[in-house]
Amino acid sequence: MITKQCKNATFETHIRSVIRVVKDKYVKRTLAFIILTALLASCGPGEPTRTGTGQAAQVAFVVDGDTIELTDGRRVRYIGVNTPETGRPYAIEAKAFNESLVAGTEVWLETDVQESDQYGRLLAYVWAGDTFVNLELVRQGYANAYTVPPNVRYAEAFVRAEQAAREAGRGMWAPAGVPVRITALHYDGPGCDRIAPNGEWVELTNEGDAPVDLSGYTLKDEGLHLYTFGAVVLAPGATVRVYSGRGTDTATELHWGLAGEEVWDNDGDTAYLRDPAGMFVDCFSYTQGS
Ligand SMILES: [Ca+2]
Ligand SMILES: [Ca+2]
Ligand SMILES: [Ca+2]
Repeated sequence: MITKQCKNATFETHIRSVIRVVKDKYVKRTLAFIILTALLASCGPGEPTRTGTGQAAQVAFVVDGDTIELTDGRRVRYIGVNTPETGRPYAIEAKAFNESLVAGTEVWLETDVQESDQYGRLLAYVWAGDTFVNLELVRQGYANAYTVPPNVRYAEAFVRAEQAAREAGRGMWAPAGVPVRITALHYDGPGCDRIAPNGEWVELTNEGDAPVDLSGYTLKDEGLHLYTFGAVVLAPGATVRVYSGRGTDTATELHWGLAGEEVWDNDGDTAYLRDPAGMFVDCFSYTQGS
């Protein structure tokens, strides 16, 4: 009897433990699901999805990588991204890629805080079917993320996509393999940077063991500021600074030549260095306070 009781007790205990294991598995699975959901939410918004708030429009033609014209005559500038300007390396590729996504199609336009820019262009997130065109341009390396507050709804997604494209060397991020690096950037000089732009500078260093001729190399910000290097040869280990304002160039100090304007936004920006063929050499990103 004792044995039986014990057996029964053991059996009951066994059943209880089985139930507990099943419960635990269920609890664990439920917990895992909750944790995963929480983690996904804490990583910021997931991939953007097309919303019902917007308007359908017919594309008449593609102007460039980030601008289209609609059949009703309105021009649309894509929000949050910037493709190379006409005449610059990768401008033609960016336009062709944009055409492959939207030319002659009906698109879905979603606006953010500001509906139009200073040129009267409609500012929009553009969807071609389920493809988020703005994001796809960045993903494939035809555009860089270009955050202009207050229109920042998908800014994080654009920044992440640019980083991934850069790491994969896609499109305009195909590496040039030049050992010149952006080693420092001083984005906030004394006083107002627009009045005294020479308080801002960016420093390049030749980290290789052969001289690099920088003629035709370009430095660019996230926006439209572009500087093209003249005849400057950077010796191995040497550095050169490019100041935003005007001044006399020397072997170690060059000048962008701006007046009444700054290059490096104090609340965050990125410097891009490219070779004369537009191949990516290096970039330097910062955020406010970094
Ligand atoms: Ca600045
Ligand atoms: Ca300042
Ligand atoms: Ca800037």
